[in-house]
Amino acid sequence: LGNGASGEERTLAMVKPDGVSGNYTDEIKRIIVEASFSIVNEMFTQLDKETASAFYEEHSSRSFFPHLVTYMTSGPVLVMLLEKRNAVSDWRRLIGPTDAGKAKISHPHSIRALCGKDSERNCVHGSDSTSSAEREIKFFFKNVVSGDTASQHDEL
Ligand code: RTP
Ligand code: MG
Repeated sequence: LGNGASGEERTLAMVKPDGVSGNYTDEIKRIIVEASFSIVNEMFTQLDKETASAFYEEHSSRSFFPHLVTYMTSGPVLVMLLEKRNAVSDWRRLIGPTDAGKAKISHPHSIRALCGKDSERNCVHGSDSTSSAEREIKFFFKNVVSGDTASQHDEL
């Protein structure tokens, strides 16, 4: 799942609820295509508490976790499976640092500088490693290899 044919790599990207409600989806997709990523699959979905908690399980003991779950369930998200060479690190570089307030200063051309607000509302997600990417792609999509795609969670 992590690697497609011809040495390309896959990663999971998401436009978070603030990005969708702020109408940044089209601009973010334009940036993605301009940066030579292929959008292999995409899905609009509304995360419920259980799904958002499971997705961010690694942060479950952090003090910000309940707030993060509330944020991620506050509206629909756009989940995308992206593919290109070095997709994981290239997508992380494109979105910029976690704290969107800092991103506006240190990485003004990043996506989080464009549409994020602060250390929580940072408008986009990106897998942080190839192993995370593999887990997260399986979390949202199945049968991605054949192109016969289906979502594991209910679509809107
Ligand atoms: P993401 O997983 O969403 O791509 O973000 P990230 O790797 O840059 O940051 P991570 O440490 O994985 O944190 C996940 C998300 O939790 C929220 N957060 N809030 N209030 C806070 O201090 C705080 N810290 C993190 C953010 O929405 C962050 O993207
Ligand atoms: Mg993360």
